[in-house]
Amino acid sequence: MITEPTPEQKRGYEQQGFLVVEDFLSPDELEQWRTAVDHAVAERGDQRMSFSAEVQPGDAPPARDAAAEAYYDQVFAQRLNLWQTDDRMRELLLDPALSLFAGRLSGTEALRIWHDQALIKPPYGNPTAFHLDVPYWSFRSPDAITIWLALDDATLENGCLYYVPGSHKAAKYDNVGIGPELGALFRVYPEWSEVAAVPCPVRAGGALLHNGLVFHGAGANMTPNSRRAMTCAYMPDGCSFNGQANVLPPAYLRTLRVGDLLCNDEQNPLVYSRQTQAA
Ligand SMILES: O=C(O)CCC(=O)C(=O)O
Ligand SMILES: [Fe+2]
Repeated sequence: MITEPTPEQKRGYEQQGFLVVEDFLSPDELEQWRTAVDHAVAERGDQRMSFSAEVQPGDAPPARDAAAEAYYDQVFAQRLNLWQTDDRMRELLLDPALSLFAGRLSGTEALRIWHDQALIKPPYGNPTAFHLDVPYWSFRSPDAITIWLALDDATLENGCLYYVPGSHKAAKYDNVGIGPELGALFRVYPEWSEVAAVPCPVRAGGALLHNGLVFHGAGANMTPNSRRAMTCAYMPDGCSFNGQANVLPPAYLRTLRVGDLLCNDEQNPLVYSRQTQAA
């Protein structure tokens, strides 16, 4: 595993908001990640979150839009926080070596896991509409960072990611959902609609790193095979709750008030600290 970004990679990430790192994992590590992710995803079945929905007496039934859900299911099979439900995934995600590269690249003091997710674009799957990540989450920060590990070669044909370079510096935390309109985000940010997104194919075992505010999307999968990826999104330590539930389980959510620090080590383990990082 690569743990140390070069000065040039740091400069590129700061300016563009994303970075491609080929051969981030060794061939052995790639095999371990593939096995662990396949196993954890199979165990999870149809459940996206790490907890099953908990309905309180008097709660309104959740609003459902069956057509939108059917479309989204064909963007990717999304299984969140596998580290919370699978021992091997827990070992892989909590390994301090994994977060060293992201911590050093982001320049933050310390990082907590916000959530991991397997993102498996199915054969002939829909494209991933352009979006930002942080507006979905329960905190605001300009320094959140995600590592996206390619478990299969991600190519122009099967739905590799595209990033709009520099857009992380312009983001206003407004967002649109990941729906069928690929470019809906550019109605919110019309001044960015003529900046070409950069396609980022990467071989299996490679990694993409991106700032949580950079505009990004992915192409359709035009092949008969799945495009598997495993990602981990990191929240800088010291962020506070903004009122959005996102992936927080109901029991924890009920204890939170807007403005509270998100520092629960059970939910958001501290995995990187500039002070104590391993050599
Ligand atoms: O894998 C994809 O298609 C989208 C990935 C993404 O949006 C993310 O990792 O934040
Ligand atoms: Fe994203």
